[in-house]
Amino acid sequence: MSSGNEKRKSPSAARVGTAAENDQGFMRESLYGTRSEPAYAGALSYMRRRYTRDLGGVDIAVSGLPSDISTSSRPGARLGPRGIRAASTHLAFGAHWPWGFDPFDRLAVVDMGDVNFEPGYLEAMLEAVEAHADHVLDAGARMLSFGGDHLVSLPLLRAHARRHGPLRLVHFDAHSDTWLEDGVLNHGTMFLHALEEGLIDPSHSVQIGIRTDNPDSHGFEILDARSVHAQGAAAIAARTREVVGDGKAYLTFDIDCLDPSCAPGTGTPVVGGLSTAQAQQILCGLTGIDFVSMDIVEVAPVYDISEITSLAAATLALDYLCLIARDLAPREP
Ligand SMILES: [Mn+2]
Repeated sequence: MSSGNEKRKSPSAARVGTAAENDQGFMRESLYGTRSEPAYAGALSYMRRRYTRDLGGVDIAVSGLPSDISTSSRPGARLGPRGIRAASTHLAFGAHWPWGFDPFDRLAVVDMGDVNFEPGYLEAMLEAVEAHADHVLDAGARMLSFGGDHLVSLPLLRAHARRHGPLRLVHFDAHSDTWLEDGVLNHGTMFLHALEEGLIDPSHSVQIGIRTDNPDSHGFEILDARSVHAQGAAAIAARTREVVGDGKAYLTFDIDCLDPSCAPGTGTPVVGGLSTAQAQQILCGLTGIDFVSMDIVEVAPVYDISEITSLAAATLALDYLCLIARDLAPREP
């Protein structure tokens, strides 16, 4: 952000200064800091981070996973990464409320672009995403991944569990995604597969915002949508911290956890969900949980209105980065 002194320069000088800072997605020299550029212009990396595959010195790598071939209802989540990047231009101006700091002063975050795979080949997509995750994790970075439909969480969990053992899952969703469907692998069954593969420790995992029927909880603590509305965000965050405890945790956020009034741009909307504000307050309350990575999935911009779904996803991802950066010291750019 410009300092107060810079703002008092002549209008022409200010315009020249702004123009020189466009396209931080490939023009930025440091991985740290935020320099504002017009929200309507510039390279659409997430939060104007550098677009690169170079993971040297990187804390968190953003990846797009544009696959929606396992969607059971309306497709379109393959456009999610693009939508989230575009909406993030409305947020890339420095300190993020209510945290009071810019997470990019503390964390080196880059945008690696989108993982490539041939559309229509589910197994090939799973292998490509897992190989990509292996590459990022081998470099010592953590991940912030944008779906895609929710199946992309399975290869991500496979790569993370290989390093960390069974993960404690914090799962925001309208759906439990543990349906028994005779072994079918899709965006409504992958957490059952993850349980069977030993990727998740259900006894330390929570599902928040659930409001669809499933006869078997599979050992997850379910904090359903009604309990969020009845108990409030602070109580839900406290219970989540209590259940998850101290082990390595993975955060997965299906945007349909939000009510369709807050997130219409998704494939399988369900009424009665969380407001964006409720979800933010819960997420911001998850201090102390040892999150290794996050994904945010099922954003389908073709059903969106005024970018509200993409903006919610971009903001929740930013809140996650602030949660991770909270106890870190600012770095010199
Ligand atoms: Mn869902």
